[in-house]
Amino acid sequence: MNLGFLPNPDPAQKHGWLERARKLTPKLRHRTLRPVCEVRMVADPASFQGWRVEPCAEAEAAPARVIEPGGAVVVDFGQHLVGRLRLRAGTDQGVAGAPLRLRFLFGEVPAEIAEANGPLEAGQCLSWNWRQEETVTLDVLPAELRLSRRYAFRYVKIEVVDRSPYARGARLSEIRCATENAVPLQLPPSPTGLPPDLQQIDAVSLRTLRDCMQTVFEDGPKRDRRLWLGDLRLQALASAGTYNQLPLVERCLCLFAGLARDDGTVMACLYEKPAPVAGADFILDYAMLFAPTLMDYLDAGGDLGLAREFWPLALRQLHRPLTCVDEHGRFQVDATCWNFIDWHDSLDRQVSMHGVLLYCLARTVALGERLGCRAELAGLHACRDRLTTAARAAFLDPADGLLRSGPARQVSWASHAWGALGGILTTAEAAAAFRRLPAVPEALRPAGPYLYHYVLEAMFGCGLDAEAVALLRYYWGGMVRDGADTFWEVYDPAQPKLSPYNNYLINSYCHAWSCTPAYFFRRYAKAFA
Ligand code: RAM
Repeated sequence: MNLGFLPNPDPAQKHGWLERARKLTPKLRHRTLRPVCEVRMVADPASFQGWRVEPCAEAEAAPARVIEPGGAVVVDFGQHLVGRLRLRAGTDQGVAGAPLRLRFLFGEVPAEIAEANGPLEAGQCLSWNWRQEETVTLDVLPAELRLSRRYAFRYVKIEVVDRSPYARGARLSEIRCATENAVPLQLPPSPTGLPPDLQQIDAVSLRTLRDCMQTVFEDGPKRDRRLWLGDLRLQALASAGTYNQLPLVERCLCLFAGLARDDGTVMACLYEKPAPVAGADFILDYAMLFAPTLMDYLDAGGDLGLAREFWPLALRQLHRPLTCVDEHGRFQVDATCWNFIDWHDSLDRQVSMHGVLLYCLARTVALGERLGCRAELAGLHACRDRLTTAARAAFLDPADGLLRSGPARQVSWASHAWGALGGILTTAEAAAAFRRLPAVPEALRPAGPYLYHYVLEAMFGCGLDAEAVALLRYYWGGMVRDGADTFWEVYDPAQPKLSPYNNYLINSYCHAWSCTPAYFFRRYAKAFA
C-alpha cells in the first residue's frame, strides 16, 4: 500500500531540532531531605513479594549506635525520591587506623533491600548492574561522604563491611538525600471531589511522574533512565493539567525528530549523554505513535509552527507499517522488528497492531487537518476505509462479537483495546465486547500498566465509564494496597514476582507508563466524581 510521502528531514533541519532541544533543557531542582525513620524488612508471606517494612527507631538514632562489621542500618525516607546521598561517617574511636568500608543498597521496594544478595538468575536479559548498589572505602575519618551517582529509592541500607582493628565499628550520621527533579517535590492538587481512595492513587501517579521528570521524561529513574517514545506519550498526557511541562515534551519531541534515521524512522528510545544519540531499538507501534504524541502536544497548547516542521516525519512513520499490510488489507506482524503492545510472551499481536495502525492513521489525518496539510490526506482516508473493512471481515467473529487474532484465533484484551481505539469495532460493539471479556476465561489479560492504559482509554471511549473506574480501582488500587509509593513497571496481582527480565529485583518500581490515573482523573473527571 503506497501513499505520497514527503522528503525526509535533512541534516541541517535535524541539527536545528537538536539545538532547540538543548535550549529547552530544564534546570533541575534540589531539596535536602532526611530519612523519617529506621526500619527493618520482615519476611511476611502476606505482604507484597513476601516482605513487610517495620519501623524500628527514630530517624536520627544511628549516630548513637556503633555499627559493628557485618551490621547495617536501613533508613526509610518516607516516600520515593530521586537524588544523591550524603552522610557523615566515623568510627567509635578517634583514629581511623585502617580504612572504613561501607556498602550501600538502594531500594524502591522492600525486596530490593531484603534480598541483598539476590540471585543473578539464568536467562535474565538485562544487566545486573541496574541493581542500585555501591561500595565505598574511606581512608580519612571522620568523613563527609557524598555518593556521586544518582539513585531512585525510598529505602537505603548501609552496611559496615569492615573497620579498623582499633575500633569496634562505625558511627553514621546526618544521612541526607539531595533530590533531583525537573519539578518541585510538592505534588499538584487532586481534582476537587475525587474520593479519598482515588486521591491516594492520584498522589502515587503524580509522584511517579514527578520522579521520572528529569532532563527528559525518563521511563524509570532506576531503569532504563532514558527516553522511550511510548512512555513519553503517556507522560505527556499526564503532565498536561498537572505539572504542565510542555517545554519538556517539546524538548523530547525535538530529540526524537533530531535523531531520526536517514530513512525518516523515529527510533524507540534515546540517550542524552555524552551527546544525544538514538538507541538501537526500533518499535513499530512506538514509531506510529509519534503523530498522536504530536497531536496531544498541540492539544496541550504546543507550537503549531514546530508541528508543521515535523509533519513530513509524522507522516513517514506510517510508511513501514503500511508495508506490513498484505494484499487482503490485513496487518501481518513484522518479525524483523519489535511489535510491542504489552509485555506478554504469548500475546498474538496481529489485531492489536492492526488497531494501532488504524488509530495512528486517524490521528495523523486529524493532525494534517489541524496543520492545514491536506494534500496528503486523501490517500490516508482511503487507506483507513480499506483497513477497517478488511479487519472486520478477517478478525470480527459474528457469533460472539469478539475479535480474534492470528492463526490460533486468540482472544485478548489487547486486541479489543486497540480494535476499539482504531475503530475496527463501533462504539456499541466495543462496549458489548468489553462487557463480555471478563467472563471469557481464555481471553488474555494485559501483563502491564502500559496496555491497561489503552484498555481504559478504549473503555471510556465507548461509554463504559463505571467499568473503567472499577478497573482502575482494581489495578492501580491493587498496587497501592500492595504498598506502592510510586507505580510499577509491571504488575499482576496474581504474580507479585513477575518480571519481563526474569528477575524482579531489576524491575523498575517507579515507571512512567503507569502514571496515567492522573490523566484519567482529569480527562474523564465526571466519571470519578
Ligand atoms: C523497557 C522500558 C520502557 C519500555 C520499553 C519497551 O525497557 O521499561 O519503559 O517502553 O522497554
